[in-house]
Amino acid sequence: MTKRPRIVAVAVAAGWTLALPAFAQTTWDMATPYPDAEFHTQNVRLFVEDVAEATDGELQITVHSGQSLFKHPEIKRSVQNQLVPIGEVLMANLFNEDPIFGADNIPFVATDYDSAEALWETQRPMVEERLADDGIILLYTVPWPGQGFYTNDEIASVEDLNNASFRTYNATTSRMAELLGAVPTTVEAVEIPQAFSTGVVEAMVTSAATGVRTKAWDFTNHFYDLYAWLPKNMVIVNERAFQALPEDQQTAILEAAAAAEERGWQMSQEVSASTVEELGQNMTVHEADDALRTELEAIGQTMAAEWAEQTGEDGQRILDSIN
Ligand code: PCA
Repeated sequence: MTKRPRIVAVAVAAGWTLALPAFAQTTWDMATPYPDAEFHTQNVRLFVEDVAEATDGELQITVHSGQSLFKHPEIKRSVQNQLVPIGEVLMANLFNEDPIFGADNIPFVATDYDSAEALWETQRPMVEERLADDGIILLYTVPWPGQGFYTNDEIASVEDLNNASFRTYNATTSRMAELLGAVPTTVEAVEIPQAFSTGVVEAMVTSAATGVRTKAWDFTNHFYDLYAWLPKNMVIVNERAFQALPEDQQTAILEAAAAAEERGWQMSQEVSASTVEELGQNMTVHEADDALRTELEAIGQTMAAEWAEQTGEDGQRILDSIN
């Protein structure tokens, strides 16, 4: 008789234990290349907050920003090999795997948000297909603001960059530097200030956003607001890791990703305007004059022709989508 209530108590406790797995928490790590101060990273943090909220905290994603988990060149492969389930990379950095990834990195092909969007619409299924071959799902993509040059001295023509040690961030930007007659050195965004302070580079290509984040006025004097191209970051997930999640969590990720893509394109445009203004308060901002622009556009045409040759019909379809 005295034992009865005890058995009931045990049964209740067992019931609780059995119910636990339904509330179990999954924690994912996420590898990103850029520091917290960049709007891309801020957008990533909003994305993971949305996922946590939509899953009632059952799926928590811990963001490791600024290459703190994996170096930028290792992030895609780490996602592919499931060393980390989710990550962010600059899409064009995968150019060496397939030049289609580099469509948004060719100078003077897509130079505003509308043409960047048109380019992306055509490029997207091609990128998704190539990532799928590697067991990766594309979640969302957000462009950087337009790319320009930072220099110490004023430049009147491409000749003024002859032999300059020029900071680039991937194969395509290095090819451009070569065509400029400069000497390319690839430096990750997190290492820019150090590369200048140690004299490794004396000029660079990047956006106004990254210029402000690195306080480019501490080590250069002139910004050429060329808006030459808008390279995109992409957030990718390992397909098996994704499929292993309960369906409602998969839906939560996809919905948060769609929201992050829309928010990110807007953030990019806002940051573009505000950072050019901030640069203007701290250094000289130039629109390239016609002579310089003509020279640079010729380099863009050379690169577009090289790229079209490498990418064949797919590449031509992307180029045609902008004109
Ligand atoms: N910032 C990143 C990529 C493009 C940009 O605007 C960088 O400079 O590395």
